[in-house]
Amino acid sequence: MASLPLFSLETWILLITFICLFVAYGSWTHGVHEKMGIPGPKPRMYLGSINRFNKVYYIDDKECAQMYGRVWGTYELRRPMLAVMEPDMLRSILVKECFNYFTNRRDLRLNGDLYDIVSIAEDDQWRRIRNIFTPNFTSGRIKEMFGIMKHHSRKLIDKLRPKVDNNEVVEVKSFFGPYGMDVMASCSMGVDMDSINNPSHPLLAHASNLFNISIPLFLLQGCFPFIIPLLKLLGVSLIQKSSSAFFRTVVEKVRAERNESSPQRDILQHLVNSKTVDDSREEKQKEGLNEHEIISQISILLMAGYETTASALMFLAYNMARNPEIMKRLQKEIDSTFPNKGSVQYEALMQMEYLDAVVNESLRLYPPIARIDRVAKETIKIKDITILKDMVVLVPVYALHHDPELWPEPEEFKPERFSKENKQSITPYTYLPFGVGPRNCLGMRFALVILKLGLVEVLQNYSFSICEETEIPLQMSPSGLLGPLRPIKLKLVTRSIASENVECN
Ligand SMILES: *[C@@H]1O[C@H](CO)[C@@H](O)[C@H](O)[C@H]1NC(C)=O
Ligand SMILES: *[C@@H]1O[C@H](CO)[C@@H](O)[C@H](O)[C@H]1NC(C)=O
Ligand SMILES: *[C@@H]1O[C@H](CO)[C@@H](O)[C@H](O)[C@H]1NC(C)=O
Ligand SMILES: *[C@@H]1O[C@H](CO)[C@@H](O)[C@H](O)[C@H]1NC(C)=O
Ligand SMILES: CC(=O)N[C@H]1CO[C@H](CO)[C@@H](O)[C@@H]1O
Repeated sequence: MASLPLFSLETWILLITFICLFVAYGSWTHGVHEKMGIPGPKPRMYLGSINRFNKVYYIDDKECAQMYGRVWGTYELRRPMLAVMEPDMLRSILVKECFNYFTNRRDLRLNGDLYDIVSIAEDDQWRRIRNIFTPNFTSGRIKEMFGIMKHHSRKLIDKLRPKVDNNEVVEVKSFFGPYGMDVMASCSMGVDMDSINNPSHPLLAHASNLFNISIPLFLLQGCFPFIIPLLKLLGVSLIQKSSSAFFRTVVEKVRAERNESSPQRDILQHLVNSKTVDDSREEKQKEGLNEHEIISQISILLMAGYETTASALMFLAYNMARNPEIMKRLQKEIDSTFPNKGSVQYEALMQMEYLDAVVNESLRLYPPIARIDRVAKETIKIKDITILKDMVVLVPVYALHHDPELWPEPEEFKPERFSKENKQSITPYTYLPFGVGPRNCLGMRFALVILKLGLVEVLQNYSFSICEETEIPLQMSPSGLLGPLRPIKLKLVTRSIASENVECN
């Protein structure tokens, strides 16, 4: 005790009180699930149950599902979240009660200039933006854009050809990523960015940053949510500001050259046309989008679209390389649909059954968006489970797609799961690569066409193959979207003349 009077008694009391408060605050919220009788990993002070079993968050979800079943409670730092992968509950949350209880996603509130993007907007604002956006992603519109898409898939093939001829190892993302970006830039604002011929295009680097949020900032806002308003005031944003600003500038530049009567038929022009008279304050918000909202939507379409399509294409290529029998069967379907390497047509492409199954199975194994979420507006009871107001409901899509009871041999790549005969036995609401219900992914059809076109054109003339540099099995990245820790590397080989002859005879 002799050393105690290092500080005065008052200082000691203060210090101990502070420590007690610090400890109590860090576990304050951590009894919520226990009180409700919901199982789940035991939270740690401040950290909650983040990465309890695996540092890759979606694999952690999978392990939780194995231990606790299809509903469990988790804590992201101090924030309680209810993980749900029970199909009936998912139907209620994502579809039936979407408008009344689960309209909104979780908003971390530090969104910088992207505060009004469709994926973050809430309630009426969300409904207004979504309604204007939707018609442009319907199949009629996409068909109109198919010619533009083919222009870019052609460039993708041209870019790959020398790599094939020189038998070089290909980092697949650096080809498929720019292809997707160029398609989206053309279709959304009529500009050919040509990033495929310019791999260091700032557009690509900035788009990658969307899901690269600052970890210290994430911890700070999660552990001490009371400082969020202060952070907001200081203009702090989880999404890197330089990147969102870069996209705004790009879109604004294109926008500046347009007016309401421009003859363009792209998505930007559609949003511009929807605009109600500028700044007639009460009227403005009723139906159309304001200037800031327009720029935000196009920016997010490019940013979010880039990483997701790049990820999907990259894993498709990887799955093809690792399953040559399946790839051959797909090439057979391609050759009989477009004989003699004929030009790819939209309707025929959309009707290819095996292609559809292959794409779906790849998105099952590797869904780019490995988790989705909704927030309860009011307390509601679903299937005997009470979900409290403001509770974040987490849908662990990756874990759902790897549930061995729903998907036997879940780690195997088996497109037959989606064949005509087997499709019926898939439990509804267990396959959610694009989410489901009124708040599902807006760009679903658009993305599927980009994926299918790119894959088919490559496979018309080339085959993917694994090489020494290919990592098997893949180590997954712990942060951002679902993706590999290191780039996927494959080789492409020209399809042999011999096998062509066999098929022609
Ligand atoms: C994420 O952003 C940081 C800071 O700008 C950067 O240093 C890092 O390389 C980025 N990571 C990825 C995967 O892009
Ligand atoms: C709108 O754009 C068209 C064509 O670009 C141009 O002819 C017209 O003068 C412009 N109108 C206004 C009001 O700027
Ligand atoms: C593949 O997935 C898409 C979208 O997720 C769906 O519309 C389609 O019906 C699925 N195809 C099969 C064969 O299950
Ligand atoms: C495939 O090869 C044929 C001839 O071998 C060529 O005419 C065609 O343009 C190629 N297609 C693509 C997509 O590269
Ligand atoms: C580019 C494009 O397809 N724009 C269309 C978006 O949707 C509206 C409403 O259906 C059409 O009028 C636009 O032409």
